[in-house]
Order: sequence, then C-alpha cells, then structure tokens
Amino acid sequence: MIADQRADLTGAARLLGSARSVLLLAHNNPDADSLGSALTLGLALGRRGAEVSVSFDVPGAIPQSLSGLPGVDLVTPAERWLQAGTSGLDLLVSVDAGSAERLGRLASLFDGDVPLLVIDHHASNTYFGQHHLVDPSADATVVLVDALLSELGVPLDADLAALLYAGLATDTGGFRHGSAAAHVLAARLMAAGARPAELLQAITDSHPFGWLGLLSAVLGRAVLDPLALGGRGLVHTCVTLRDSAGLRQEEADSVIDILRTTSEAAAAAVLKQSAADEWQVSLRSRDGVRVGVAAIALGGGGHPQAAGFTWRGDYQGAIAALTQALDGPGAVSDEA
Ligand SMILES: [Mn+2]
Repeated sequence: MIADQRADLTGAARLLGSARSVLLLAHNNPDADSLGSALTLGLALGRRGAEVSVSFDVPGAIPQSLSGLPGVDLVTPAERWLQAGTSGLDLLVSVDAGSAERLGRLASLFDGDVPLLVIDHHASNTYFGQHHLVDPSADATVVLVDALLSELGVPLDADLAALLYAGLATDTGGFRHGSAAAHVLAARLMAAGARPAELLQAITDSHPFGWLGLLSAVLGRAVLDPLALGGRGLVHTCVTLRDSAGLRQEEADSVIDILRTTSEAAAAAVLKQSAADEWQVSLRSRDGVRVGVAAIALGGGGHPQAAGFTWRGDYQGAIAALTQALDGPGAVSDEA
C-alpha cells in the first residue's frame, strides 16, 4: 500500500483498471483541464472495454470552445444521472474539482454505494471521496491523468495527446506558470500528435465580434486601487448580465487575463454577474500575493494565484470583502 493515501497513483490506477462501468465528472463550467481529463480517461477506459460516460452539471451543454475536443460524444446530460442515480455504475470519478460543491447537483450521487475517486491538483481540495489522487504540485489535473495512463499501460495517441495538451496549456497560462516537467510533457504530447496552434485557436484565441463591445464596456470601468494590499495594488471590474447578453461564458471569462496584466496591481478581480445579486468572482495575483487565501476565506477555492468565489450582494460589497480578506493573514507572503 502506498504511504500517502491522498496521492495514491497505483490505487487509483487499480480502481480505474478494474471498473467495468464508470461515470467521470467534470466541475461546473468545465475548463479544458477538467473536461480534458475526463475525456482522456473516458477514451482510455473505453478502449479497455469499460462502459464510460462523462458528465457535468452547469451549463447544460459543452462550452463551445471545448466542443471540438476528441471524445465529446462521451458527454451525457447531468439530468440523466440525477434521475437514474448510480445503479449499474461501479466507479465515480471526479476530475479537477477541489470540493464536492464544484460538481453542483451531481454531488448528490456521492450518497450512494458507488465508490468515488477524486483526481485533482487544487491545494484547497477537501478530500471528499473514498479514494484520492490529489497532488497540489501537479501543474494540471491532466498531468495526473497522464501518469494514470502510463500506470494503466495505455499508449498516447493523437486524441489523448490533444486532450492532455489542452488542459496543460490552459492551466499553466500558456506554459508561463508551467514547471519544467510541464514543458517536458508538452514535448511528449506534441510528439504523440498534439497540435498546439490548432487546439488553442478554438479554446482561447477565438471570440465573436460582440466580445469587443464587452471588453470596451468592462475594461472602460476598471478601477485601480493602488493602496490595496499594502501598496501592491488591486485592479477590478465587473461584467454585468447586460454586458454578457448574447455572448458565451468564454467572453466574460477572458476579461481576467487582460486585467491581470495591469502593471500597477499585484492582484486582479473580475466580478461576473450570474443573477441580480450574485457574482462569480475570478481572482489572479503575482509577486507573492495569494488570492487563493482570500478566496477560501470568502467560501471559494482554487490555487494560490488563481482562485475564485461566489458573492451574494452588490459589487461594492464584494470589493470591500475582498480587500479585507486580502489584508488578512496569509494573503501576502514576504517571498515574492
Ligand atoms: Mn486544473
């Protein structure tokens, strides 16, 4: 038995290798790491003869930017599982979710008799399964999935390599934050047939014309608070329901990557309105600022420098709470 039950690679591979009927769960608003991990395992286990489905709760359809990924036909609506339950399944797998809440209504499936394997790389993981392969040092969940494929003896092909590459490239901010191991894995995935430019064009580098209008409004109202975080600075803005009307989630999600380039601010926040008094807050930071600490304090989670939380109330209230949380213990470290 492996000493650390929280990062049990052999145990996880054994469970996956012996399961005959598996449901793989991606988190709400799945990104390329979560959906890519689920589809990779889905295709790999399917090839080994298992019956496999992939599902996620919100939104009800695959985000358009990810709809060209290999294996998307494995995706089944959450409603099917909420109605039918887990009978007939012998393994549930959660990928890239730090907590059961991230799976939305599908978390209700964990009450039954079917064991749950949690595969993830969030330091904030709550260890909500019976079996865990959780490694916060991994650049992305796809890194753990790649290790599982090796353990299972599944060779990489172009489809699996594309899925893994998509998750790796996006979770590392286009490899900016990737470890040396991430770059080595990228080379291996390219050798197996992953085509970076083509993949990323669809996932991150393509927006409808209406996106320009959203950016104009949202960036035009951005606020810089240079005194926040002891002078390190916070920049923030909001995307209202009106701004995002008729556009995809991808357009609203892209704003944080522009805001975070503000040189006068070590932390950036984008509040995306999801209902009259509800906001999904995306946070990014650098220079030793850990927005993840603030996100956890406010009921969310994520990584030290890329995190988020849900806020119920108004925009100003959210910024006040965030500023206070960023002034709390642990949010600013001395080592940059
Ligand atoms: Mn991830």
